[in-house]
Amino acid sequence: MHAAARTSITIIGAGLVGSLLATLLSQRGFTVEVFERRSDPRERGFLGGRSINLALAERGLQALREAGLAEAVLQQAVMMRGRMVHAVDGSENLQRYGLDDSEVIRSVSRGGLNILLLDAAERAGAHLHFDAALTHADFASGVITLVGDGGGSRQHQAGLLLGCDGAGSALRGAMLAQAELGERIEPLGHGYKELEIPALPGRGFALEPNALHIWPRGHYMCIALPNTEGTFTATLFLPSTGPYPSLATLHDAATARSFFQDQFADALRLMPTFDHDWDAHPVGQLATLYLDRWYLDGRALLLGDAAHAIVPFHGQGMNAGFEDAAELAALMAAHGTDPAAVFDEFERRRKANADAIAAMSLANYIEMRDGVADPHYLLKRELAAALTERLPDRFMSRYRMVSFTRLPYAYCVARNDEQTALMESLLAGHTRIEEVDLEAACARALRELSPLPATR
Ligand code: FAD
Ligand code: 8RB
Repeated sequence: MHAAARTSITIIGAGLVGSLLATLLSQRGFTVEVFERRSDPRERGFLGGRSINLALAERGLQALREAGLAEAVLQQAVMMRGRMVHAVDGSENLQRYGLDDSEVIRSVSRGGLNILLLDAAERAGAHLHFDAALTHADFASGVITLVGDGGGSRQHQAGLLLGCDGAGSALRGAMLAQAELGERIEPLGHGYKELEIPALPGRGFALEPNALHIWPRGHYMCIALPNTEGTFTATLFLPSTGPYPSLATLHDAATARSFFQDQFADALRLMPTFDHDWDAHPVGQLATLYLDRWYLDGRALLLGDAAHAIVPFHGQGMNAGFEDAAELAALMAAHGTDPAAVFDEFERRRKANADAIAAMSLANYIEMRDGVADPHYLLKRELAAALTERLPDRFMSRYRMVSFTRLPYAYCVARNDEQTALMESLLAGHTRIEEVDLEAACARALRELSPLPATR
């Protein structure tokens, strides 16, 4: 019999990864049940609520293409060509992410995307159950316990358990009670606060719409991503504790306002509900989650944030989770009769890549918030641009590899290290790009760097 027909799958969590995975597996013929702690967002409606957006890049987009959903998602997205850097004096400067408009990231609404994915999962035949929080899993019998909003609990005979229940995963908790997974959580020591930039009456977007805005300030920063309705969702990232300024020292809206007046005056002018937002929105904490193992023999597997939650600074959490979902669906379609082998292969393929994007995400915080653009960094950027233009098959920035290709994240790290080492060697003793012999630099790059794999 066909693997899909007799394998029944139980997904925990109908967030971004769970709902996409439910779609992909249902489309491949598997019987899929999904249990989600929250109520159905399509009933209460996300509209009117707070808009929170995310950056979608090539990896996430490719997974959506595989589900036949890319076009529908792109219709709800705002393209972001680059980073708009806002200096303390109020001046702005756009740094493009890619070579042209084929290399852009997109801002999408989390609520809108989740609703689109839930609809797609149901269309594909998945059975969705809301108000059903996993609280217990008996891996020997396969019976799971789910608790509803009102506190009532029920049991369900689960199939293969796939944990897509996010960074605080309850399935991971149940698995940890059974097996050593090597869990390690590393707090960043920085938190965040979300703030709103509304549309200007009659004029729409208050800032350039097609950019990801950054106010870099050294040890902290603000960012803003556009929403289709003309608003921006802004986020302040700041140390959690420590001397002024930290989230601990900005203990009320008035203190926070005077800090913004000092550091982000131009942004503050665009935030008429600043005091309300500051008081109403909780502080979020940031951490990286590492596990040595993601599965329990052939019974349960973790993916997405449940397996590898990362800090947000490369905008890749969802993208990595979508890549997980596409990879797992492909493995299940090919070898679904042997789940233990599928889970093992999934972990083998994804683990080093999860570690790599975790590391690159931490590194990109430093890069984003470092406003006092260091002259050596700028010089390296200039050389990188010159080499990219002359040798596009030898030189690609880390940002472009991560955001605009599907080269494995671990490859992006290794390749970036090689390119950086070469550039450092070429720049040794120089302070201006004119001093570098580009002809000789290209000759060395051709000799020392292998051709990049084809990416389109
Ligand atoms: P989630 O989306 O968190 O979904 C988990 C689901 O499981 C939820 O629906 C939850 O209700 C449910 N659940 C939890 N516990 C249980 C339980 N016990 N039983 C049943 N269900 C349960 N990533 C990007 O790629 N680009 C970005 O720009 C970006 N921006 C972000 C902005 C913010 C403010 C945040 C917080 C994250 C951002 N991320 C971004 C990261 C991204 O949101 C996550 O990586 C992604 O949502 C992970 O998907 P997931 O399905 O694994 O987890
Ligand atoms: N989680 C992003 C980038 C890289 C931008 C660049 C960075 C907000 C929480 Cl901080 C951040 C990026 O290098 O120029 N691309 O996409 C998304 C980011 O933050 C998201 C919106 C975010 N994630 C908790 C808040």
